[in-house]
Order: sequence, then C-alpha cells, then structure tokens
Amino acid sequence: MEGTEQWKVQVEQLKVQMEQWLERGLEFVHQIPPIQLYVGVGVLLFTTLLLLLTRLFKRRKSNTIVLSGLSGSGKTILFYQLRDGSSHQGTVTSMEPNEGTFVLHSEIAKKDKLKPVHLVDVPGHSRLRAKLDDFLPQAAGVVFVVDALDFLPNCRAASEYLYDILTNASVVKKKIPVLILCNKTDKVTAHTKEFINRQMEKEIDKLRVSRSAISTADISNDFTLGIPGKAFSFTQCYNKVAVAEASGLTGEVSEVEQFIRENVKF
Ligand SMILES: Nc1nc2c(ncn2[C@@H]2O[C@H](COP(=O)(O)OP(=O)(O)OP(=O)(O)O)[C@@H](O)[C@H]2O)c(=O)[nH]1
Ligand SMILES: [Mg+2]
Repeated sequence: MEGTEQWKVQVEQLKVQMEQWLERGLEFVHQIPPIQLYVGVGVLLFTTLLLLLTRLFKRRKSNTIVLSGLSGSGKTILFYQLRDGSSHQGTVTSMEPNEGTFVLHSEIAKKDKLKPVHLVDVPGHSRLRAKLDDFLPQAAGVVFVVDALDFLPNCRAASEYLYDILTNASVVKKKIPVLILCNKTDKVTAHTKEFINRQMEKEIDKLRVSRSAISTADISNDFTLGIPGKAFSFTQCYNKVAVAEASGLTGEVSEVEQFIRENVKF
C-alpha cells in the first residue's frame, strides 16, 4: 500500500513540473516575434520534406548480375548451379535470356537474411546478344564466362565480345565490375586463368588498334580502352576487371558466388 501511495505522489509531482515547463515554454514562444516563429516552422517543414523526398528518390541499389559469354561457354549450367545447386545436365543453346530472382543456393541455409540476386543469363549467339543492352544499364556486375577447355579457337571471338562489354557506355560510366570466369576447370586440359587473362589482353590490344581505325571513319561514341601507346592490360580499365575459375558441371562456383555477394549487398 505504502509503495503505491508514494508512487502516486511522485506522479503528481511530475505532472506539476510538466505543467510548469509547458507554461514557461508558451511564455517563451509568445515573446518571439511572429515572423521569426513562422520562418522557424517553415524551415523545419522544408527540411523534413526534403529529407523525405531524398529518401524516396534515392535509387535503390541494383541486385542484377548478368551472365555473358560465347555460346557454349556454360552460362546456363552456371545459372542453374547458382540457383539450385545442380547443373540440370543437358542444356541446349539458349534462345531466350534466362532470368530469376533468388537467394543463392549455397546461402539458403545461412541464418542472416540475404538479399535475393536477380541473375540474368544472356544467350551467347551473336544475334541474341543485343539483349545484353537491356540488362547492362541496371547491372551491379557482369560475369563473362569463358570456355577454358576450348579456349584457343574461341579466343578472338571471346575477346571481341568482351571488348564490346568493356567499352559499353553503362559499364564505363557506372564502373560496373566485370569478372572473367574461366569455366570447365574440372577437366585437366583446361587452360589456367593466368593464361586466359594474358591471351585476352593481347587480343584486345590488337582489337584496340583495328577498332579505333574504324571509329575515326564512321562508328564513334565508343569508349576507348587502355592507354594509347601502352600494351593493354585489364588494370587500365576504369571499372574493376578480375579473373576467376569455375566448373558449372561439378558445382565449383564459390568464386562467382563471392563476386556476386561483393556486388549485391543489402
Ligand atoms: N566439362 C564441363 N563442361 C561444361 C561445363 N559447363 C558447361 N559445360 C558444357 O558446355 C555445354 C554448354 O553449356 P551451356 O550452359 O548450355 O552453355 P551456354 O553458355 O548457356 O550457351 P548458350 O546458351 O548457347 O549461350 C554443355 O554441353 C555443358 O555440358 C563445365 O564446367 N565443365
Ligand atoms: Mg545457355
């Protein structure tokens, strides 16, 4: 009983104190010239509105990762491997982009909620590659898949495709990171990523000369690559270009997963 009495008294005291403060506050407000008051309230409203608007219009960070590369390099198998943890053996040449938004298979068991990734697998056939332009502007990262097994005959074509990506306006302006993924490393005859990296740099160096010769004639607004007069190296790109290895067939995809997570955050 005594406890509740004491508590009541304390509440009463607090009430009185509050009323006093309120009175003093009102007195103070009355002392301020009305114009100053209006200006003050106006500024307060304006700043809250501005804060709300910037919140609203602040662009959400993209979660799109694009899988690109020549036909037969293994994009579709990688897509299924990342989504389901299995290769769905026996894929055929894709005619349509393969799209999906999901939490990576290897991360499903993780406790902390991870942001789903929007993964797009763009067919490698030259006539279907135009689709890439629809996805690059919103990409958080590009995975360029290379067939490490059958690399040499495809080196030129793959380098041309990569050149187009590295000089794409969105990739250059937004500095979209690119991962060159040497796939099919489950086979012992697969080339190493160091070798593929070197060969592609050499090939792009040659392309740089021939392409810039064309661009002076007609096709321009292409971004140029590298430093004039210096041998081309991926380190000269404004965006990050890295090399990694994978095997879509056996499910060795940890390096791609790491790349995806580095670029798709909460
Ligand atoms: N040994 C081996 N073969 C692979 C690997 N990944 C893909 N392949 C084979 O390569 C072939 C092409 O794989 P896809 O995933 O269909 O190739 P893609 O890049 O989607 O090709 P397009 O859809 O035509 O652009 C298939 O026969 C696969 O079995 C791998 O990691 N190791
Ligand atoms: Mg495919």
